[in-house]
Amino acid sequence: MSGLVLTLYDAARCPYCARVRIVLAEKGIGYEPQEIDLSDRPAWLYAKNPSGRVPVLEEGGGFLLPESVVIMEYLDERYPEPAMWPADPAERALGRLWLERFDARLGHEYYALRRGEPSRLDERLRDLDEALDAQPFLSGPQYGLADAGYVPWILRARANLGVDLEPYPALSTWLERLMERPAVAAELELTAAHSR
Ligand SMILES: N[C@@H](CCC(=O)N[C@@H](CS)C(=O)NCC(=O)O)C(=O)O
Repeated sequence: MSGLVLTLYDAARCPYCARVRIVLAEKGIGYEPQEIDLSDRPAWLYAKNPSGRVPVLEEGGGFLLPESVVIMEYLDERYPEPAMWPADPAERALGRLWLERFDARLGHEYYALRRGEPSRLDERLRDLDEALDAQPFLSGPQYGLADAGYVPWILRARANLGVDLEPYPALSTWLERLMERPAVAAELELTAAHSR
């Protein structure tokens, strides 16, 4: 295990940061969060990540990593216990596909609704519900990075956009299962505190 100090340039209300916070918590990795005001981002953030976006992970010694999916996978390799990808290569590949296709499978319609534009979020939630009716977690029988990669938006859809999950029973049960995990339950509290 790396003994280097980790800093996470973070924003409590950011779902991409939430992905990373969940993985850090699941693995019990100590880190120093540095909250970024997204409405008044410091100029130095651009030196850490030219896009100025969070999350950014910094490891003592100057190693900088932006992009939530890249950070999640890095942490899973750097801190292998508990593993957050399935051991089976096919399940792992399908889990990666969930993350790769996140925008098409959830993100685009979530953000359309958030902007007050026409949105087919209901269709995306129905698709998720169908997938989770067939298996307990997105990448198969075990909880993992794919679930951590989607749950921040499901929490925010419910808390901030008023989306009712009752019509999606498998998705609701998945959320209940995830909520039993302290790493995810902590995000529920944070989402509630930052709901707008
Ligand atoms: N692809 C990036 C997206 C990160 C992202 O969009 N973060 C938002 C906050 S939730 C941000 O920093 N927005 C500032 C901006 O867009 O300028 C990732 O997965 O980390």
